[in-house]
Amino acid sequence: MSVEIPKTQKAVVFYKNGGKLTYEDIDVPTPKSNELLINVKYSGVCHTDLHAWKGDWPLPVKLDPYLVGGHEGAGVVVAMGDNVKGWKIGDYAGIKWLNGSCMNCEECELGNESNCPMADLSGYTHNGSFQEYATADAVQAAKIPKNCDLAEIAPILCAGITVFKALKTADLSPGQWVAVSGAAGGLGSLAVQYAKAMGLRVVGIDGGEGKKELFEKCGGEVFVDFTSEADIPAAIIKATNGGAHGVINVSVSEKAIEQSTQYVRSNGTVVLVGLPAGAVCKSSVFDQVVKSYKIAGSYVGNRADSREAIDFFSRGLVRSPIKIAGLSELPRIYDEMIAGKILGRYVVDCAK
Ligand code: 8ID
Ligand code: ZN
Ligand code: ZN
Repeated sequence: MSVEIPKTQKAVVFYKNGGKLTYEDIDVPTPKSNELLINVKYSGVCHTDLHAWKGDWPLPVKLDPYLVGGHEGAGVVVAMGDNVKGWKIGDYAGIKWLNGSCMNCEECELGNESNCPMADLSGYTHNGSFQEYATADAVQAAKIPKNCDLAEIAPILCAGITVFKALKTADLSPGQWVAVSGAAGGLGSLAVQYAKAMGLRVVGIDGGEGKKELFEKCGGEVFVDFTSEADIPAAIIKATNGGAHGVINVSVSEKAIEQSTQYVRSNGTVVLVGLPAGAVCKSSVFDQVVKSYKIAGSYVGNRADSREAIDFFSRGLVRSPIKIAGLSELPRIYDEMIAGKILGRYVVDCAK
C-alpha cells in the first residue's frame, strides 16, 4: 500500500526564541532508515512547547534555520525507512517528547530512555508535530490502537504518559491521598483522572475561572484555590488529616513547589514534574529529616509507561478534556497559556 505524499505542507515555525510564530509552507521531511513518516492529524499543545519557544530552559533548542514545535502528535503512518520493523502503512502512530534515544547507554539499557544523554526531543531538537507530516524514530513512536480518537489521544502522548509515570514514582497505595498542584491544567486534569483510576483520593490546587468545576468533573475530591486560600499547606493538611501521601507538582510555579514540601505527609513523596524557568526546590532540612519525606524528579516515561498510559485511555478510564483549534491559531493559544486561562488541553487540527 502506498500513499500519495505532497512535497510541501503547512507548519508553524519560529526562527529565534521568542520570535514570531509563522504559519507557513515548508518541505515535507524524508524519513531516515529508522524513521516513520507520520501524517499528523492532531497535536496537543503542552506548556513545554511554550518553554521551547521562549527558550527559558538551560538546554538550547535546535534552530536550523527554524524549529517546528509540538510533541503530542497523533496521526497515520504514510511512509517509513528501510530498517523499520513492526509498523505498516496506515497504522495509527504517536509522536512523543522522546523522539529517539541511543539505545546503547546505561540509561537506555535499563529502560530509562528519557534520561539518555543523546535523547532526541520532538519539538525541541527534532522538528515536532506542529506540521502535517513529521518523522519519528520507529522504536520510540507510540502505537495507538485503532479504536482511539486521534484528537482525544493526542494529550496522552506527553501529558498522560508523564503523569502516569509521576504517579508510579510517588509509589502510593489505593485509598491514600495524592495532591496535584496545577490540577486543572493539561497535565493536572489527566493526573487527577489517572490517580482516581488507581484508587487514590485527590486533592487539587489550582485557581481561576472554571478550574474547580473541571477538577471535580475529573474526579477530584477536595479543591484548594491558590488565588484565595491564604494558608495552602494548612488547608491540605486539614483536608487530608495529616498531609498528602504523595504530591504531583505540575504547576509552573516555584512557590507552589516549595509549598508542597510543607504539606506532604511523613514518609511521603514529592514528585517534581513542572519546570518553571530557573526554579529551585527549597526544602527545610530539619523537616525533611524529621518527616523523612522524599523528593523525586520524574521525566515523561519509557515505552512501557507509554503503552500502559495509552491502555488506560483506550479502555475509557481517562478522558482528555480538550478544546480543538486550528494549527494556525497557535500564537493565541500561547497567549492564553501565559495568562493561565486554559482549562485542560488545547489540541490543534494540523490541517487548519
Ligand atoms: O516530563 C516532565 N517532567 C514534563 C512533561 C510535560 C510537561 C514536564 N512538563 C512541564 C511543562 O513544561 C510545564 O512546566 O509541566 C508543566 C505543566 O505543563 P502543562 O500541564 O502543559 O501546563 P498548563 O496546562 O499551563 O497547566 C499549568 C497549571 O498550573 C496552574 C495553572 O493555573 C495551570 O492550570 N498553576 C500555576 I501557572 N501556578 C499555580 C500555583 N501557584 C498553579 N496551580 C497551583 N498553584
Ligand atoms: Zn509535553
Ligand atoms: Zn542512551
